[in-house]
Amino acid sequence: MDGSADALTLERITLDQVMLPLKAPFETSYGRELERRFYVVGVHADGISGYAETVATDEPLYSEETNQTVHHVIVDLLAPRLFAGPIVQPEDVGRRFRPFRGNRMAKAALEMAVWDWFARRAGIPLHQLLGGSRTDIPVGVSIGIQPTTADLVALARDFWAQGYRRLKIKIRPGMDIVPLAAVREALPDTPIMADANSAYTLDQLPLLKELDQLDLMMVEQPLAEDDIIDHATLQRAIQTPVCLDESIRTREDARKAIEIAACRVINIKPGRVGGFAEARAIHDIAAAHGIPVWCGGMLESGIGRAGNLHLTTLANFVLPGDTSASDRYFAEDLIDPPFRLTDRGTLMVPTGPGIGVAPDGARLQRYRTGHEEIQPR
Ligand code: OSB
Ligand code: MG
Repeated sequence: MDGSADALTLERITLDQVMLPLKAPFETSYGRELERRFYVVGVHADGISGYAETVATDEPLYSEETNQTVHHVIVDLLAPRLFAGPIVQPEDVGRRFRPFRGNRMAKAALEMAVWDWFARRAGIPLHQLLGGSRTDIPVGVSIGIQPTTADLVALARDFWAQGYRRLKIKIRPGMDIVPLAAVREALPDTPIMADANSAYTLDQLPLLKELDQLDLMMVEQPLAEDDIIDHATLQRAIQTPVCLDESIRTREDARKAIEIAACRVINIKPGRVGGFAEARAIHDIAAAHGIPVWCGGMLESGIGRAGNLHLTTLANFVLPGDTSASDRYFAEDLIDPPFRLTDRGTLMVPTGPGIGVAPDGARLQRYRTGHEEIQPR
């Protein structure tokens, strides 16, 4: 089939810089976030606009990327490549960006906006283009490090009462076994897991072995963000399944981690891995090896949340992820209506064309801190 007549010949890219205040500070082992700063990326052609959002932060604490590097890479390097010729299918975007190393968050935002454009142009929900079929996604919630164990237990009880299907608790050295044990005691039958964001080393193996007493679903990214070897050593030494987040940046990372048994679960974030095509490839490799996956998050607004939900419709997303409702982080989302938790502890996958949501004009105005248009040169 010659798809060139149906190809996307990009006319314009927009970058809306946004600052959304968080309802409460979100603390991880690497820092504390009070607000979310990101770009809403729009790709425009033939009267159709596709949208996605960036997931970098101002400082390179989760990965090397920052809002400034993402801006530079999109404007100076990736946009010219996208304008360079017609895009026949969304998978072309990753191939076109491949000569550039890393910078996956920058690549992902453009790639995901292109997927949205193609699905909207076809008049079908994005998940159909991705090949997923679920419509109702069971979700969990990620709980940041709290000032006291009592605060954590109160919050955990509250989220569990709201109907979330599993609780993820952020840990760091000194705030690990005791708070986790308190939540386990308060909620004996609740699926609980921990996320360390690379805060430990194998020197702390005795402590990490204590996690096995807490009946956790898994421990996420306990060791270095660029490691799989030590994670394999750790997985051999503990019963609790190890889940990798930061360490899995590509399908090749996933293949190697699975090959050496560095993890038994993978957290997939499209923003971390360069977009939906790579996320789907990681999903497929994990599925082929019997490794369950779930969809993580980066405190996204409704734009990113919608994309994550569409991705989660793929069959091997068998564990509840971090795509909580809009009101978990924001008093007001960029989309209207926001995502709400159903009484089944799920979020509904939007049914409209593309990601099925778009930035609300008035809300974008309210939270916008900058606007840029990029045109072909
Ligand atoms: O490690 O999964 C993580 C948030 C920001 C950066 C990294 C992580 C997280 C979360 C929350 O755990 C995910 C979410 O609710 O969007
Ligand atoms: Mg994580």
